[in-house]
Amino acid sequence: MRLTVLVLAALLAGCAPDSPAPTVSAPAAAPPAAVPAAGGPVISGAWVRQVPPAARMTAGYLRVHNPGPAPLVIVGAESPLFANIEVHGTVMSDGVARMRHQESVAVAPGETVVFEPGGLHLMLMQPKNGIPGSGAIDLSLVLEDGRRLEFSAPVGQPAD
Ligand SMILES: [Cu+2]
Repeated sequence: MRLTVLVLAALLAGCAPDSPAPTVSAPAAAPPAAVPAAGGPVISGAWVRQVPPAARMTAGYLRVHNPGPAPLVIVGAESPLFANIEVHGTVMSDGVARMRHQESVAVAPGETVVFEPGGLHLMLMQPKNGIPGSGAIDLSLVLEDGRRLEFSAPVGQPAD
């Protein structure tokens, strides 16, 4: 029994992840199997505008960077807290800024698209249980290829 325990301990020690691998006799490294795609989309600077408790909707802002070789096409957004979210653009019409639903927003390779006050934004509508006045809201962008980019957007006011 004692011998078995000792052998087992030796085997386990040999399997320690930090044990140095022999460099001379090691087989050639196999191609990495499931490495996440390098250069995936990067979301930064996300936030959701703080609104009074009675408000029925608010807006979300963020930057989306596409370091990949193919265009990134955003076709919508989702949140567990809102029944309906649309991508809106802002257009000037007769001197008045009006929001317009955007079917899609493309981020070209190497480009960054900015959702910001006075421009593109996520229109967060039909809150299921009111709009949080603080904390953060879980959101995801829905891409044309069916992928979802999840992110969390703190509730607050513009920095400036
Ligand atoms: Cu809007």
